[in-house]
Amino acid sequence: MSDSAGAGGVDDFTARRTLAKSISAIESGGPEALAIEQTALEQPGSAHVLGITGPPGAGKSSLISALLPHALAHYGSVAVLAVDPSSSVTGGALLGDRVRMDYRHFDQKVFFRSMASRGHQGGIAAATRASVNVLDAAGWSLVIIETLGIGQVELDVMALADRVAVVLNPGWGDSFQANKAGLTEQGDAFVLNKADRPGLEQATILLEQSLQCLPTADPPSVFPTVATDGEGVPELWQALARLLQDAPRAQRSRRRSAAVWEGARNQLLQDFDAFLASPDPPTKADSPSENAADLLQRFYQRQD
Ligand SMILES: Nc1nc2c(ncn2[C@@H]2O[C@H](COP(=O)(O)OP(=O)(O)OP(=O)(O)O)[C@@H](O)[C@H]2O)c(=O)[nH]1
Ligand SMILES: [Mg+2]
Repeated sequence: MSDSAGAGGVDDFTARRTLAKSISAIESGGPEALAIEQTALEQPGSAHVLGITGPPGAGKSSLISALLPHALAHYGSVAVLAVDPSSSVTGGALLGDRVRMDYRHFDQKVFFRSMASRGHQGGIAAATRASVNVLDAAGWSLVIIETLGIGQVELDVMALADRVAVVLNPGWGDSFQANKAGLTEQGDAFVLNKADRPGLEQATILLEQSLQCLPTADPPSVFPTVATDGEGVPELWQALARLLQDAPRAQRSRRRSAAVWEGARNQLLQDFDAFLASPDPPTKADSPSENAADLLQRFYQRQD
């Protein structure tokens, strides 16, 4: 394991504080956020990123808790980011209620952080990406992202992961609903958690049927679990560890490239805003589309 900033080094407390501050700055957005991420990108990193998604209350946090000892034994250090796009409205209050996990007994090799979007220009998905890049650079070997599987923003968050596990329950796991929420396309593994509840068999059949409709030769597997007592969790972890091991490495460079593109895009927008705010931005009154084309042409001319 790396003895650098993050996981379990001598300066662990300071490193953690720095990490927490960096992530807060990332959430707040602006040039500082980008600068932090750019610095992180200069460090080598090799973290795996696991996404855990699914409807509210499916047992995502409980499952992460149950997976942690396995993940720690395998990776040595695990960072958990609980991402809740709705918390941008509530300032994180809702998420606070939702996090029912106690990580303290796992000592210093676990880092937990809930993420809210407090003005990051690219939104919470970009803030999450930046945080993943920072955790990766700080030497955390596995980053788990928990988010609700309900909307486009959440899909964007899950697109950051190397592999995604979708958590459903007997009863909810109706294939139509899972398809509707776009969940069946996202998952590399499917978990039917709360397997102690009635309807497991029916839910497994429906889910497997709907996964067989996916345009892939090798549909993802379904794992029954009871997160609260650990049943099925070792089997799930084995499958996840294998999936992560075989994950295409392209995803990591994609996470890094996205940060570079964002930097360039922000610079371009800043320059354009400055151009628009200049004392007399040249405009043509004819038609809106000509007006826009004319503006752009003059903007690019001025940049040369
Ligand atoms: N019976 C049963 N209850 C479970 C199981 N897993 C989790 N729960 C309970 O389900 C409730 C929700 O669990 P969480 O782990 O908070 O679920 P979550 O998906 O993280 O919830 P949100 O983050 O709010 O969407 C809690 O009361 C858990 O104790 C399970 O396997 N069986
Ligand atoms: Mg949760």
